[in-house]
Amino acid sequence: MKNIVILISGGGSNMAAIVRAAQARDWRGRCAAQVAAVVSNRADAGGLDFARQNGIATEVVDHKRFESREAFDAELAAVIDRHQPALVVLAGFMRILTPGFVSRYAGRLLNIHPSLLPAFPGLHTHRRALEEGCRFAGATVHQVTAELDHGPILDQAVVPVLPEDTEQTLAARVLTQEHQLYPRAIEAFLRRTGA
Ligand code: NHR
Ligand code: GAR
Repeated sequence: MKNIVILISGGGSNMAAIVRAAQARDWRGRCAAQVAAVVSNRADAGGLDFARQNGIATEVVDHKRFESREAFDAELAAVIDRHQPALVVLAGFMRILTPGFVSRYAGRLLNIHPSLLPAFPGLHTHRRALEEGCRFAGATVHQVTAELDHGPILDQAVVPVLPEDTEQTLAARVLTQEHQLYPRAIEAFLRRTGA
């Protein structure tokens, strides 16, 4: 069985969408894959409750306990590796990862970013898209490399920007699409790579 480990920092709605898709589409039977663990850098991440309620192992590695990014990433990797992942999935995970961490999981580390990359890497994507007068926004699933939000693109979803949009209404429209996009991209990646 190929284990998927999901990293979150907050609400975890993308993680929940992946867990539900794995159940509904029988990833165990059809991709020999399962969500083995959910790891958060915040103990109060709402997504941890959903994971526990669904019988998925949860772990917390609080970045504030570590003196450096390297030390945090070393502990994060040790915790992840207990679950022997074939794939590590960032889903609203908010800590930039060191080159050492990224190379450890090279080729099996994915992220969803709430913009149409290569536009708007980094934070506050929806605010920036509105400021620039974009007519379309969206989300991108990409492989994670050492350079932030620049890894190879796997799939994207597009939404219109409406005249009355605020950061919140645009974020909500994009997030709804993310919930369709991310499970689909992961399933395709599992099939394509045999990860
Ligand atoms: N790490 C690497 N090396 N490469 C990527 O492509 C990564 C990554 C870690 C996270 C997600 C990313 C996003 O989708 C991601 C991609 C956090 C920040 C950030 O600035 C930026 C981009 C992303 C995630 N984080 C601050 C930091 O100092 C903390 C911000 C906070 O805690 O709110 O790490 O957007
Ligand atoms: C999602 O929109 C995701 O793309 C974005 O945060 C939200 C997390 O929602 N990720 C980032 O901004 C990464 N820097 P969720 O916790 O409900 O999945």
